[in-house]
Amino acid sequence: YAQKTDKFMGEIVNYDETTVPKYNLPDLLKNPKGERVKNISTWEKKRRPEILSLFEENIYGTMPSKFDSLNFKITNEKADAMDGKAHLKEIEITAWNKGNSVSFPVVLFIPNKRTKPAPVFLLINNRGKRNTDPTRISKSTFWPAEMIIDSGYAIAAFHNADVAPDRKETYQNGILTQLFPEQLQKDNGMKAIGSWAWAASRVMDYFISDKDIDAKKVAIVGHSRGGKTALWAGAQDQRFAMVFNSCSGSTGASLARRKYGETVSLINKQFGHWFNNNYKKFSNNVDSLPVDQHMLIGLIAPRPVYTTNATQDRWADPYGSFLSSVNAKPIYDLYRQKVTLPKDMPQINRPIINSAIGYHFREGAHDLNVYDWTNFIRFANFNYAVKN
Ligand code: GTR
Repeated sequence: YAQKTDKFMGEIVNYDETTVPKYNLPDLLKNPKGERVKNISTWEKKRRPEILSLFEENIYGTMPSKFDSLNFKITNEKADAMDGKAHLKEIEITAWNKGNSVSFPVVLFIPNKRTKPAPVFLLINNRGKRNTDPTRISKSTFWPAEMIIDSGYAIAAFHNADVAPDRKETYQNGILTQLFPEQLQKDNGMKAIGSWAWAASRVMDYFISDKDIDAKKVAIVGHSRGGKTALWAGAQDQRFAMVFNSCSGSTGASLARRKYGETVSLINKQFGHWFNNNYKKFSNNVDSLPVDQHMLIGLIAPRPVYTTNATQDRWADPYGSFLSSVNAKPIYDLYRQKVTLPKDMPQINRPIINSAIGYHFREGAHDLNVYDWTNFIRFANFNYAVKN
């Protein structure tokens, strides 16, 4: 386990903290002219949009802001699902653009025991539809729906591959070819992760139309590649009230410049279809990236964001994710949001909950499980209560 290097796809993978290179992180609060952002207004009007477009241009691709129309159809409904505890709605979302359309299904359970519209957790499901079985014949710790319902939240999910297949040969065969073919022509055009994030925003559009849901309390959740997507969706679409990313690793919460575990070069080689073409230019040149991943967390401010890592998942660089969180703090300070992250890496299984930036380093494997969800609920309870 203490092995300090590994080899993968012809590259040495570093797992040695002592050989992490020295690096300088781009400053969240300084514009390219070196001027310091001193207030929320300059952040929101100037610096934030500037950073957002740097992420679009160099990593995730441009996000199309327009399309012709959207339609929601309830394809199945059961008011007494889960032995009467929840109301099940299966929704088919259809988006149209220039005469073409794409449809994708969403599963939603809403607690019946409530006095007002329910806050909701929306999972970007990247691990197969069995995890989000609406019949509940098949249950999964990846999406423990009963547990979420018992805690008073609604829970929803869509499957990423329904809007863009997760394969380098076929990722185009979804919203890209159908709705936004121009994205495929450009070096800064979005690919799979951009497409999945776009779909998350369409589910957000749906929530706004459902009176049983409190659209001001929609948390977006994702694991690994889904976690990268959750962060990007939350950065892009400020209607998401909270962001939860589980083991999101490279090009998620982890700092690129540390070159620990999965690097920009390796992720581009293995998963080039997730990011735009421009990102490939940084494979062997991460220090010239105009951003690093702490800035992605900064874009979510002042909204609460929670990151997890697992002890057996060095590939995702746990310490690098923790450092991203710590380095995003200046923006939360600007908004006077309380961040109680310690200076050093938290101990295993000691979640930081009472904070606008939360974090835990859990025992175990690269996964999203009941321990993670338990702490997501605690974090949401704390932060929604703080706001009220
Ligand atoms: C890995 C990939 C990671 C992560 C993971 C997953 O193979 O290298 O970046 O996204 O897949 O999604 O489970």
